[in-house]
Parts: sequence; structure tokens; C-alpha cells
Amino acid sequence: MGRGTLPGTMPCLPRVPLLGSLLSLRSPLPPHLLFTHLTHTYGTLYTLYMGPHPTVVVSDYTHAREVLLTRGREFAGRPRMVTTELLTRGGKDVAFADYSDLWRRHRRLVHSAFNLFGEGSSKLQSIVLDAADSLCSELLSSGRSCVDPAPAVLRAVTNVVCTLVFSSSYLPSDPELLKVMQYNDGIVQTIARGSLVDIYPWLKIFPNKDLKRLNECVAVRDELLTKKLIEHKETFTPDDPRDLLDALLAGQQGSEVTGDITDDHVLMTAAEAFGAGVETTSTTLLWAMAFLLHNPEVQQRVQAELDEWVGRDSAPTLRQRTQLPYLDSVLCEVMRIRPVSPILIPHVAMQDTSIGLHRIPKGTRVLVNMWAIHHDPKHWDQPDCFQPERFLDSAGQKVTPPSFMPFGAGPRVCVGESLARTELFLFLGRLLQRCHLGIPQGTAPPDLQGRLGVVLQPQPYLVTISPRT
Ligand code: HEM
Ligand code: PLO
Repeated sequence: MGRGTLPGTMPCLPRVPLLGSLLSLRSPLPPHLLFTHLTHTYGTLYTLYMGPHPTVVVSDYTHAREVLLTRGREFAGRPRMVTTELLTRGGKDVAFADYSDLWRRHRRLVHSAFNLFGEGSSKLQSIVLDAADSLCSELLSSGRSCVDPAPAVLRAVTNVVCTLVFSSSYLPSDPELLKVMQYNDGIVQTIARGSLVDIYPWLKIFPNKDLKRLNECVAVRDELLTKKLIEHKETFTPDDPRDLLDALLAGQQGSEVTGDITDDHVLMTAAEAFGAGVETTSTTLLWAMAFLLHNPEVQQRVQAELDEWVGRDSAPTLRQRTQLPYLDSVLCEVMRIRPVSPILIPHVAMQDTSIGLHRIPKGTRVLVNMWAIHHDPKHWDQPDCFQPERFLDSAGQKVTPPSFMPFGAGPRVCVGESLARTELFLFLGRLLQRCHLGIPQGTAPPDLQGRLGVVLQPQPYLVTISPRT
């Protein structure tokens, strides 16, 4: 059927003037679960109205592939939202900026800057392993008593990102590290997706505690990053970038259109790499630990694999990744069963286009429900069970089913994917090589439900950490 004859009847949630479908969206369920639940009534492709904004929710692999890959370019726009505009100086970042020629050049530059420190980089390896060792020591210092692993994990990951982005590494009690963690926490808590001011921008004229706090945290972030930027500009040499900030400055100077990548772009990219790097990696590690506590036999098998191929004397290295397919499959299964970004970042149709047989007008927002895709029984056997083996073939080699897309796909795919995979592999590998994780006596195992803020996080939980002997 040609595009001109596409039938236009996509199921739609009830709507009323002004509020759109918001009344039907009132629910104790977090959005990814609610959107998945609504597929029972409306199917895997339906429309709803976020206030005045028509929004299509895509909950199956075939249509998601179309949005992200086949017609990726046509759906590569982003909505303008009050909170993210404030966070990014009006879209001078990568993740929340709308599609444009400048954005494409900017993203390409960020991508190559990241690759300097991505997969295979020995510098990244030593930075991560140092941080992983500090994490092990800090966790082990609790003796056999129980600890909440979150603060130590967050500190370790923050330190890696600070080293990568601007070559600063901190002792746990360093006031600058505390400042960074505080402002980041403030942003995470106030930029939660779906806040009303993002649906109705005019609400920003009224006093709003969250927006005030977001503004304050952004100001602290900007002061700190501007200081780093000035220091870097004074000391950097374009041919030998010390860190991501240097690589961005070099790319800024070498840009094909002189002056298009401004200092604001450099600053916003550094801030974003920082925010994305910390939130996603620490959350994935905390999910991994939570699932290992529920599945002690999986922990044992990862440790047996590490003992066989790495031993106990030296840390696992990136070169050994192919020899450790089970560890890799555990990480994939964690990102399948609890994707940190279960509905990705909203996409926007940049022109009139289509999904399946449905016409999609320019400006329509599209939410790709990766949670539903990762839990679709048509693609995954017993999708609610934690089974790393599903990522291994009969010879024990790693396989990746196409419906596994925790980083998204296409023109908007995560730019930090290889960095994230490298970090996760080294962190979890070193942690499990050195430590045994257990559920403290008399306490329940971690709650696996999760809460969706800016990422899908586990509820706080306790663990005992003992050295492996
Ligand atoms: C975008 C996942 C780590 C930087 C995204 C998206 C997802 C994602 C789902 C949105 C894709 C879309 O909208 O279609 C993850 C996961 C991570 C991770 C699961 C780790 C477990 C990182 C890291 C960085 C990073 C470490 C940087 C240091 C970005 C950026 C974007 C992005 C800049 C925006 C890309 C764009 O809009 O063009 N990520 N991410 N991410 N991620 Fe990641
Ligand atoms: C996290 C808090 C930081 O202070 C700012 C920031 C920047 C980039 C965001 C990140 C936050 C949350 C996770 C995001 C990331 C860009 C891509 C990533 C949304 C808000 C994901 C998983 O989609």
C-alpha cells in the first residue's frame, strides 16, 4: 500500500480538552508499566495526549525498529521541554537537543571524543580498575556487617567520570566531589520525566520549588565546569588530549564550520557526559548486584569463570572479554530485565511519516517502550526470569538477539555505549573477583520493582561483602 493511502485509525486513549488523556494516565504504576499494561486494551501501538501533545507509544519490536532504524532520521527529533532547556542552555547538548545540521556535527564530534576513551583504551581500563579497587576496599572495610552499597558505587563511578571528563580524581571525602554529587542529585530529583511544567510550559510563570532547585543546581554545576574549562583552555595541546574536555576543545577548533560549536556546546556536553556517565553506570551496577543476591548460583558461575580465565592475582582486562562470555551475558541480562531508560528519551517526528500502516503527522512525539520489548514473551522465554544463559549459544558463545536494545538504536543511539560496556565489564568483573556478595541475615533480599525517576533505579537495599579466599 502506498503512503498516500495509509489508513489513519490508531487506537487512542480517551481524551478531554486541555488535559488530553492525563485522566486515563492516573495510576500508581510507573509509566513504563502503565504503558505496557495499556497494551492489553489498546494493542502495541496507540496514541495518547500528554495535555495538548499527541504522543504515540510503541511497545513492539517491529514498530520500534521502524521508528529507530528504518525511519530513524524521520523520528530523530526531540521535544522542547522547560526542564531540559534549562539544563542544556536551550539544547546545546546532544541528548535533549532537537535534530539539526549543527546537532549532527556536534554529535559526531562527541562520538569521536568518546571513542578516544572507549573500547580498547588502556587509559580507561586503568582508571576503571583503580576505582573498582577503591570500591572493593571501601565495601570490604565494612567487615561482615551489612551496608547499603549505593553511596560507595556512586562515588566510585563519579570518580571515573571526573577523571575521564576533566582529569580530576578525588578522595572519598573531597569537598569538590561532594559538591559534584550534591548538584547531580538535585538535578536527578527535579528533572524527573513527565513533570507538569514540561507538559504545560506556561506553568513556569508560577513559583515552583522544583524549578528553583534545578536552577540552583545548574548554577553550581556551571560554576564548577566553567572553572575546569578555563583551566583546560590555558593548558591543552590539541594533538595530545588528556581527557574528554581536551578532546572536545580540539574538535571545536577543528570543526568544518568555524565557530559553530561554541563554548556553551563544550560545557553542556561535558556536563551531560558527566550526568549520563554517573547515573546509568551506577544504576546498572546496583541492579546487577541486586539480581546476583537473588541468584547466588549466577554469582558462583561468574566467579568460577573469572577463576578459570583470570585467576586471583591480577585484575580482569578488556582483552579477556571474549574469554568471559558468562560475565558479559550477566550484564546483558541485567540491562534487558531492568533497562535504566525503559522508555528511552522521547522522539519526535520531524516530518509527516508513518509507523506500520498508520500515518504520523510531523511533530508527533513517540515513546519507544523498551520495557515492553524486553519483556515480550514473543521474543523472550519466561521474560520475567533472570536467565543470563539466554545470551549464550549452545557452545557457550555470546549471542545478542535483535530485540535487545538497552541503548536504543539508529541516529539517536546512546553515544556512550562502548564506554558504558567497558566500564560495566571491568567494574563487575573486579568486584566479583575480589568479593562475595551476600544477603545479610534476617533481612529480605532486595526489592526488584524499581522506581522510575530520570532512570529506573532499584530501591535501596543492604548487602554483606566478604573477601573471596
Ligand atoms: C542516549 C542508554 C550510558 C550518553 C541514551 C538512550 C538510551 C541510553 C536508552 C536514548 C536513546 C534514544 O533516545 O533513542 C544508556 C545505558 C547506559 C548508558 C543503558 C549504561 C548502562 C551512557 C554513558 C554516556 C551516555 C556512559 C556518556 C558518558 C548518552 C547520550 C545520549 C544517550 C549523550 C543521547 C544520544 C542522542 O540523543 O543522540 N543512552 N546509556 N550514556 N546516552 Fe546513554
Ligand atoms: C542525570 C543528571 C545530570 O546532572 C544531568 C543528566 C544529563 C544527561 C542525562 C542524565 C542526567 C540522565 C540519564 C540520561 C542522560 C542522557 C542519556 C541518559 C537521560 C539527567 C539516558 C539513560 O537516556
